[in-house]
Amino acid sequence: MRRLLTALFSVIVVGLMLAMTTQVSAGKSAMITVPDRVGDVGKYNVFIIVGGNKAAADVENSWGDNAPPLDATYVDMVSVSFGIVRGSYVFEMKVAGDLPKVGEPLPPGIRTMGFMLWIEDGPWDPASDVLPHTLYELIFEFDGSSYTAYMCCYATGAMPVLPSSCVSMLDSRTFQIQFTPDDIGGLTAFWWSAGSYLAKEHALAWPWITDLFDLGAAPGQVGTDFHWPPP
Ligand SMILES: [Ca+2]
Repeated sequence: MRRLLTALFSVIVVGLMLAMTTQVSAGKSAMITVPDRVGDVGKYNVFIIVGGNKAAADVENSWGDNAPPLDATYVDMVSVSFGIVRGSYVFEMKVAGDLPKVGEPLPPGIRTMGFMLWIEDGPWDPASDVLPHTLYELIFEFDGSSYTAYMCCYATGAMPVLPSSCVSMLDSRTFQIQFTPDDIGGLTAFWWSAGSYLAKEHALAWPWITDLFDLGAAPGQVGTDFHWPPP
């Protein structure tokens, strides 16, 4: 049995190593990809165990009867890639369902949906009361009529919209956003994590976090976060 478990563990480790690929080209380009389980929208919201309060069973009580349905598969993260390519940071996400098109209705009670990239000064352990400081938050939001990418600076409260040229829809379930080090105050080393949300208003007001990184998803992960550059 021990030998079988060891072999199985080896397969898992190799699988994780393959899943989290690091590609370094001749320049300073490097990307890492973090896999995320499918079918976990709203089911494993680690926000509910902040401070070790694992007794909390409801994903978000304040939503009450207006809780959005859990079949919005376009907020189910499948994989997230992050890195730097030719001097620009790249944030890419693949989701389980087709991203809503302009004019397509969102779930009842929902005004916006979207995705977030957190840039922080430390990793976050959901079972700890200690929270890192979010330095910047990239929000990619759909309000039914358009997709918009914002870069929120927590120090100043500024929320500049990134040029539309920074956003690429690679296919119906994959988007990519590029931004420069200048967009995040010249930061070259930080911790990062990603998630998705449905919101009554927008990402910074009444968001319902629908998916976050699986804990232990890939090598190098500390809590929910990864360090950039990778160790
Ligand atoms: Ca997922």
